[in-house]
Amino acid sequence: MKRRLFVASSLSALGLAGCGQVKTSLTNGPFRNVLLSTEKLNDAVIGTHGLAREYKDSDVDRDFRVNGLDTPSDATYTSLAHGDFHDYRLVVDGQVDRPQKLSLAELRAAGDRTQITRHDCVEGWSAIGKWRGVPLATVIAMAQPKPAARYCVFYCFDTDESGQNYYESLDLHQAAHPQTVLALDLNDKPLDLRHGAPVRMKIPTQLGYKSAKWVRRIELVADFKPIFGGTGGYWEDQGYEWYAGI
Ligand SMILES: Nc1nc2c(c(=O)[nH]1)N[C@H]1C(S)=C(S)[C@@H](COP(=O)(O)O)O[C@H]1N2
Ligand SMILES: [Mo]
Repeated sequence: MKRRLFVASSLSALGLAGCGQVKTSLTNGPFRNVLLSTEKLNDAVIGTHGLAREYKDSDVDRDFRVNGLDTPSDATYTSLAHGDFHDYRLVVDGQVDRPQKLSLAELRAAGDRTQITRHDCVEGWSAIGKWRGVPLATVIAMAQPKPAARYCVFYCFDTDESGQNYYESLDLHQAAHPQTVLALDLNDKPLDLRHGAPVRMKIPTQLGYKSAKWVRRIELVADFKPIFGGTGGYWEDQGYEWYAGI
């Protein structure tokens, strides 16, 4: 947590928000160098292949903070939410042999992993939640990636004030980590709207911004450079590290 607090205090010292709505670009200036160097150090010390710690039921924070962009307001999302996401389909496509369109029932039937893990936001707060869902590896395997596939990109329903969609990505090695899940439940209840209903990523080995909420599509790609700002994620396009290991 020392690093988290340090990052948070550098953010506030420079008058920058963390990962709420931000108007200042992080692409230039001393802040970016501080952030990049601390993340590199962390990588080297902790490594990338371990399991994130799992906690007990009694450790769960019943009030899990909400953070980031607002709950999606676009027409498609709103009408899906009104129908209790009965018509929601998770699209898995791109460099795959068998593109998928999975209902929530199909996702629930595909796999079942529960993990009580800590979410660490770059702003310096953490919360422990009980997440239940499907390992991402299971869903990717259903789509049968072609040899060219190297990354999966998560496209979300929400947009910022300029209309840019939130998105994120992982390489297929990170995607295969047993704790990388498509979460459907938080603390024994279906995800509520603000925490990313009906499906979000939960990646406890990396910082909170990697765990994309409101996922509508997963695309397998050879390279993410052609997508949006080209750095693999909404916050990455504003200067954050693509690999955000804890
Ligand atoms: N689609 C989407 N996913 C997102 C965000 C967002 O703004 N939009 N914010 C990220 C950040 S910075 C954090 S800390 C977590 C917050 O998750 P929570 O609201 O469930 O606490 O979601 C992450 N995933
Ligand atoms: Mo965050």
